[in-house]
Parts: sequence; structure tokens; C-alpha cells
Amino acid sequence: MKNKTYLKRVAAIHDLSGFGKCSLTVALPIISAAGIEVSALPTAVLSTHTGGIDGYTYRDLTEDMRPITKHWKSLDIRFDAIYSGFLGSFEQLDIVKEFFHQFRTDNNLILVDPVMADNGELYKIFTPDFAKGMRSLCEKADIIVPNLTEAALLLDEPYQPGPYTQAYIENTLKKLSKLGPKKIVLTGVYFKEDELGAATYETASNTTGYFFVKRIPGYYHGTGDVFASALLSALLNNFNLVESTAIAVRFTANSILRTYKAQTDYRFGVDFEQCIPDFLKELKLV
Ligand code: PXL
Repeated sequence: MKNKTYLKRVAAIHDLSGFGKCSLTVALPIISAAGIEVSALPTAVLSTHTGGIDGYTYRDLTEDMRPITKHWKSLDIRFDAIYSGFLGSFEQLDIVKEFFHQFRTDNNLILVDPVMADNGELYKIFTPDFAKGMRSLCEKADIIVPNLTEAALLLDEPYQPGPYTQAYIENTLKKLSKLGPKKIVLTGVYFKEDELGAATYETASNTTGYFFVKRIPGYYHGTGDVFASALLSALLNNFNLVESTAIAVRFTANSILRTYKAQTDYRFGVDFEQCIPDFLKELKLV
């Protein structure tokens, strides 16, 4: 086990969906297990996520977000990273921008997961103009983690289904980096039907990276949040972008495989919990 005296801290700005394993119920356990403190700024409390489950409750917490930010600032809390995910409104996008402005330092990391769509479709609570707002938040990030549907929305381009060509992926990565973030991790990338993974781009070195695993049949909810939480955990444990992406792809794929084998309802999230021991080995924490 690494000798670590300094505990890094992340501000996680997401909703709390009580059931369904996504957003805070995924970010908190994964990042904490990776030896990093997590402070939660909840954007809303829902009974479940909104993907394929009807009748969910939705308690919007927009009014609490500025007072929470103000209180944290008064306590002089510092964050090594700020990680935003699902945001329910334009006003929340503005509040998160203000949060970045208040808590950004010369060496912390701002990661925006522009959660709003998948498989060519916006999540049903969003209108198409939400993508413009999300783009303006991504402009303020150091690293963004869109899937290919979100990338198309951010670039105001039509969604292209896969398999993809290397030229398409590299072009997409470079255009996303022109929005502002110096690092891009694009998920849902595949060149062949039997694989799935992620592509990375770093402006400083102008380098692209890829990492693929064997595709597991089915569609699974919350995998973007599992992936981004694992990616951030690896980055904060000092792995580089390509290594962190590989660790996050493997952790997500292992979690999907457990879910596939268990044959649980695909809407109920992935079984990441029992993959945590292997994840910690990859992070060289145990
Ligand atoms: O996993 C993304 C996500 C987060 N939060 C809520 C969602 C979704 C995706 O559907 O509905 C509330």
C-alpha cells in the first residue's frame, strides 16, 4: 500500500438518484474507495434515474446550490478536483460555472461529464438547446468525458452511429478540444462491432490514444458515471490520461460483465461494487 499522508479531495456535483446506481451513488463509493475524499453538492434528489423508469420523483435542489457553495467557500475548503455530471437546468449550469470560478486553483482539475444523451438521443428531460448550455460549461473544463452522442450535440453536428473510422474519431476529438478543454476522453468508441472502448486526446502533446475491450451484449445504465468516476480516481492517483482511461474502461467493462452474468434488469445499473478490489489493485493502492 502506498504511503499517503495527503488526502486529496473532490467536489462531486451530481444528482442523487436513490435507486439505479448512477451519479452520486456511483461517484461517492468509487472515488472514496480510491482513497480520495468526496464532498457532494447534490443538484436534485430523485427516486430513480430517468432512463427507462417511469414515475420517478424529482426534487430540484437548485435553490440550495448557491448557499452550499457559499458555506463551503466560507470554510476555505480546497478541492484537488471538481467533477460535474448530471445537471437539470440552465440555472444549474450557471451555478456550476460560478462554483468553478470560486474554487479553481492553478493546479486543480476540473472534469465535466456533459451528461445529457446516449445512443443518438437526448435524455427525455432535456430540450435540444440544453446542449448549447452544456457546451458553455465544457468550455471551462480541463477535461471532458462525452460519449459520441454528447460529442455530436456539443459540436452541433448530426449523430453518427458506429462503427467509426479513426479519421472521424480524431476529427471529433480535435474539434472538442477547440472548445477549450486540454484533455478529451471520448467514450463509446469502436472500429469493429465486437469491441468497445474510449479514445483520448491531449492538446499539449497533440497525441491520441485508444483503449478497447471485448463488447458485452446489451445496454447498461450509469456506465458513463462509473467510467468517469474511475477515470478521475486514476488521474488523482497520478496515472496519466491513457493509463487512467485503460483503468476506467477495464473497471466499467468488468462491472458490465458481472451485470450481464447476473442478468439483472438493465435499468438498475451495473454491479461495480465487487469489481472495486481489482480496481484498487490496478491503482496500486493494495
Ligand atoms: O447516468 C446519467 C444520469 C444521471 N442522473 C440522472 C439520469 C441519468 C441518465 O439517465 O437520469 C437523473
